[in-house]
Amino acid sequence: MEETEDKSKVMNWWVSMPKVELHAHLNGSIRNSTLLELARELGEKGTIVFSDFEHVIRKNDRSLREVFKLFDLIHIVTTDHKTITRITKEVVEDFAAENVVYLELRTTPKRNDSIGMNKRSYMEAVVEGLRSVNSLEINFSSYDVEKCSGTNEKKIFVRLLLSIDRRESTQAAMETVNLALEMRDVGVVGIDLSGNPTIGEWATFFPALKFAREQGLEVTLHCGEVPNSVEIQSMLDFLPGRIGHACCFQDEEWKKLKLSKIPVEICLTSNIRTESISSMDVHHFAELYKASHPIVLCTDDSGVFSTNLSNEYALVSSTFGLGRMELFELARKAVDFIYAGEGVKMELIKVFESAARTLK
Ligand code: 6MZ
Repeated sequence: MEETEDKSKVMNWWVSMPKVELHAHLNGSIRNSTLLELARELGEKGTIVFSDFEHVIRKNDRSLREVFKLFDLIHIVTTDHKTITRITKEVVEDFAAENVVYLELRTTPKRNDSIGMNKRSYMEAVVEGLRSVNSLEINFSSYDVEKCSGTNEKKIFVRLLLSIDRRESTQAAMETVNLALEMRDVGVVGIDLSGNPTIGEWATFFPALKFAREQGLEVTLHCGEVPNSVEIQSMLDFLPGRIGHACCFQDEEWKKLKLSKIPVEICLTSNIRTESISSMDVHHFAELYKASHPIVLCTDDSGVFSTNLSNEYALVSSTFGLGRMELFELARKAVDFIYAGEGVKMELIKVFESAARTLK
C-alpha cells in the first residue's frame, strides 16, 4: 500500500511539471474510450465488425507493421468532420490535463470523397476542434500570443504540423504544403513526413519538403525508424529543423547527426512497443543525453501506446537514473526547439521560471 502511495506521489510530480510535446499524431493520441465508442456505433450500423475491431484496439504489443494496420482501422472510424473536431478537442484537453503547456499536434490532411471531405475541410475540422476547447485557455493563432497570458486559468499553446503520408505522391505532398501555407494564421507552423517507413522514396517527398522550407515552413522528418542508410543520410543532409525517432542509425549517421545538432524527438514507449528498439536500457536516449545532443521527450501516439508525456518522463527517470531537476531542465530546454515564434517562447520561458520557483 505504502509503495503504491509512493508511486502515485512520484507520478503526481511528473504530472505537475510543465512539459512541451513536439511529436504527437492526432489519430494516434485518440482516447481508447472514444475509439471504442465510435467503433461500437459503426458496428451497430453494420459498417464494421465491432468484435474484430475491439480485439485489435485492446491488443498491447504490436510490431511496426501491425501499428500501421491499426491506423488504417482508426481512420475508418475517425475520418469524418464531426469526429475529427471531437478528437482534436479531447486530445488537447488530455495533454493540458497533464500540464503540457505547449503542444505541437501533427495530423495528415485526408480526402474522403464519399462524405465530401478534402484536405482543407479535414483541417478546418481540426481547427474547429481547437476553437471548441472551452475548459481551459488555448492559444493556437500565431497572431494573439498575448491572449494566452495573465490569468491563473490552465492554459496551453497549440500549434499544428501537417503530415505528409509516405504513401502519397509528390503532387499530393505539394497539396499538403500549399494548404499549410494557407493556414498559417490558424496555427500551422510546419510539415512532418511520416507513415509506414517501409513505403515510399525520399525523392518523392523531397520537392515538396524543399518548397515548404523555401516558403518559411518548418520541417520535421520521421527518420531511421527502420534501417535505411541511404535515406537517413539524405534526410540528415536536408538539415530538417528536427527529426523523430532516429532508432536505426549506423556509426556514420550518429556522427553526422551529432555534428548537425539537429534536435531529436525521442519516443521511448513507441520505439519499444513497435520493436524498433529491443529494450529500454539500450535506447539511444542515454547516448544522446550524455553527449548533450538536443533532445525532447515525446509520446508519438499516446492512445495507441497507452502512455502520456508524464509517464515518458517517469520512465526516463527510472530507467536512466535521472533526477527530477535534471528532467525539469530537459523539459525546459525543449522550448528552444519549438516551431512557434519568439513571443510564444518568451511566454513559455516565464512558465518554466515560475514552475522552477514553486516545484520542489
Ligand atoms: C510513422 C506514424 C507513427 O496523421 O491520421 N504515424 N508514422 N511512425 C510512427 N511511429 C509509430 N505513428 C503515427 O495520425 C496517424 C498517422 O500518423 C502517422 C501514420 O501516418 C498514421 O497513419 P494522423 O492524425
